Amino acid sequence: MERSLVLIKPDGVQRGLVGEIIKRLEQRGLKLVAAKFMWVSDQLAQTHYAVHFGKPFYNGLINYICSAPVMAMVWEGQDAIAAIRQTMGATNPTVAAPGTIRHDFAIISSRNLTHASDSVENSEKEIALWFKPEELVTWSKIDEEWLFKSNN
Ligand code: 3AN
Repeated sequence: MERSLVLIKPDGVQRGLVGEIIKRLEQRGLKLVAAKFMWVSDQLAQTHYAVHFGKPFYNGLINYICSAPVMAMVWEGQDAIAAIRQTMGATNPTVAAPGTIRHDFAIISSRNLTHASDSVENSEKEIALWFKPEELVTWSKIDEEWLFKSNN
């Protein structure tokens, strides 16, 4: 099973979309394994977005992620990284497919509501950055067999 860091960024929290975004991940069949509602420190923001350092939108991105609380979560499932990014939609909401969160609730890239890990390697780094190991909850969900069990 893969895991992904998911952030509901300040615009998602301020616009009252926490429940809607969690609902979409739950109904996709993903399992919540960690969650915390928190302010993001400047240091955490800079480490998380280090790959974007020097880009024209970098300073604005750091200010934005620190401007109000975020909902930080870890979600788990088979092919969770691809599935979650599909549910989020493309970075630019006007390119995101209809039915995705970014299409349905956003218009511009700098207010695109969510973050989701883009690879297994990055998910491991991001989860370690945002969560202590003891904050990750190991549990079984009753529908896992119906979601993921192979017929073979
Ligand atoms: P994604 O979140 O879809 O993986 P990244 O990692 O390329 O996209 O970008 C990280 C974040 O940086 C985006 N979620 C968005 O908030 C911001 N961002 C990316 N591209 C732009 C852009 N062209 N203009 C403004 N903000 C951007």
